[in-house]
Amino acid sequence: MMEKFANRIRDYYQDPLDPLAEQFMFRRPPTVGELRRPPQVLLLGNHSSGKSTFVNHLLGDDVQSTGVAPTDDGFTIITYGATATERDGPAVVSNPDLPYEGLRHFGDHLVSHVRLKLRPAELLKTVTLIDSPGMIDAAKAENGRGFDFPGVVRWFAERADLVMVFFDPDKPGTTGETLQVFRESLVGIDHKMLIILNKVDQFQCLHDFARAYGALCWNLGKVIARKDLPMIYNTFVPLTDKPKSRLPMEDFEKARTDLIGEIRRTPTRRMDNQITQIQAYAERLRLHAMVIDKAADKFKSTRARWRGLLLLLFGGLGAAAFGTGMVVAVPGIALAAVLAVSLTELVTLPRSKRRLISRFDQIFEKLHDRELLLRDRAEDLRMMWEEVSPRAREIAEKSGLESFKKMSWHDRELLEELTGELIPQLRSELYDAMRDSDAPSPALAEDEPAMFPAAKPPRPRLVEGDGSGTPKRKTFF
Ligand SMILES: Nc1nc2c(ncn2[C@@H]2O[C@H](COP(=O)(O)OP(=O)(O)O)[C@@H](O)[C@H]2O)c(=O)[nH]1
Ligand SMILES: [Mg+2]
Repeated sequence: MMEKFANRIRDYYQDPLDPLAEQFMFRRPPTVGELRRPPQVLLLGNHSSGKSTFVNHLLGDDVQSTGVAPTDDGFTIITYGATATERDGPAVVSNPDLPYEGLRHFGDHLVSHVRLKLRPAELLKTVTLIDSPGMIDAAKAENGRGFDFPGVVRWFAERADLVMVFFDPDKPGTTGETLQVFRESLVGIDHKMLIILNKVDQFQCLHDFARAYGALCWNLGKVIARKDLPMIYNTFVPLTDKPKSRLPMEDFEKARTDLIGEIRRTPTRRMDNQITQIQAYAERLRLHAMVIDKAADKFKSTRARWRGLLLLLFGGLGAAAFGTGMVVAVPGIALAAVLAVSLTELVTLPRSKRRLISRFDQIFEKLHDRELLLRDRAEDLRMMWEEVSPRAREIAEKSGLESFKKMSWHDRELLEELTGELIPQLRSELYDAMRDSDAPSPALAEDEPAMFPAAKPPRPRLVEGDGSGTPKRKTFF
């Protein structure tokens, strides 16, 4: 089922989005490789918050080593393989069949801290897990680690479909690096982020739990720029060697079931994210292309008018000179024509081009005057235009308005149809398909919050995008 949706998304990128992006020099759409990468879940959190224990619990196998001391200082990509094998960073980042070549750019030191583990676990057939080194107290992580930790986290987070951030009772969000990662690496991806207060079985009384939960909310409030706090999953992994808590654990157990449900839903979530991504891309491309196209059109007609006028003027003068027998005047007229044409090409037309580019905002307003009457839509449109307009101007200035081939009527219609009908329809088909297959839809998943929602469960909201710069767009995550 997912393959069918993935193919349609790929087809829309191939025609008309990719050719139009090329025609109007818009950023390129995601590559086929990027579109085909497996759904990924990134696990973040301070060291000893229980990430690796959670991975082992999920897979029912001791894949990762665990312990109170910082046992792991690297990123481990855990994916499906019929037999259990492992590969080192250099082999991982230089394999074109794996989507991790981009990590090379963070340097050899990071590469030596990447590992790939292949395991025959059922869950890994549909989801790849990425375990990360625990965050530490040093605010300037780069000094401590030898690579750009927030940058690498950002790289993985942008490509993940779910980012789980673990906290534990000892450090509910207070390490310097955690705060730095929230500020630098997780900005704009809160639509796919799950917050977990883990190891709650360590609490022996409600008072301790309330204090840790409160401290976590307090700390998150400082680094997550949104009005309501995200939902927090309060949970634990049952371990035989740990003392039992005196608190009732049922709700915490339910939160773990919910969390695992979210992880299992990653492939669907991924498809929903990809639909959001293509919709955002197509809408921005539409704004960019239509404004440039309109300005180029105006510029070309101004140029044609000037050229026509000069041709008429000097052609007429020349003809009159011949007609009246004043042939001696012809060289003078030709010289004046050359001067006038040069003046137009060198001064008048460039000025008209600059004026048109400086009036991009008005062109945008005029092109969308109907849509801008709708208040909700106007807000979205203006926000998107603000995002794409600097680049549109830069491109128009650099390559000149005359270089753009006119957008065909067919392409314009197709682009309108894609953003207005086809992509929204794809999303509703996805939800229908999920309903038919009895898998809870992402929208429905909101109705089953784990315990102690901090405020409201997440609502569809404006978010920023992932990877290919997917920007603010309404989504269910
Ligand atoms: N009580 C309790 N201990 C846990 C839980 N999860 C992990 N631990 C313990 O916490 C320590 C650190 O766990 P680990 O998974 O290595 O943390 P990581 O650094 O985040 O990967 C280990 O000793 C685990 O046994 C939990 O849910 N409850
Ligand atoms: Mg670990």
